[in-house]
Amino acid sequence: MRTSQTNAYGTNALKDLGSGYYGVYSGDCENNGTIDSGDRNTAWNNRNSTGYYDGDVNLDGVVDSYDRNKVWNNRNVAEQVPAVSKKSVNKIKKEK
Ligand SMILES: [Ca+2]
Ligand SMILES: [Ca+2]
Repeated sequence: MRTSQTNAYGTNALKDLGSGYYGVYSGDCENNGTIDSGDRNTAWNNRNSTGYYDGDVNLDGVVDSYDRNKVWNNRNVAEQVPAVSKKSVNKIKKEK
């Protein structure tokens, strides 16, 4: 997105990608709201796998060092999704 970093919900919710671009942080492999060692472990345990895996952070169909590095570089970032929206997401996931 090219709008201001402050146009997203929360504080520092977007990562400055440079050249006026902003994006959401990737790396929450476990989908628990924070990017931490557990996510890096997931990316590590899925390494060298092809297909749809939680450790495939960039969704290119391969879990490799790029995914682990992305998790590491975004470590200690917490999700900025409002609680109500997160509940809705979790409900949708349970219904699948
Ligand atoms: Ca996580
Ligand atoms: Ca990948």
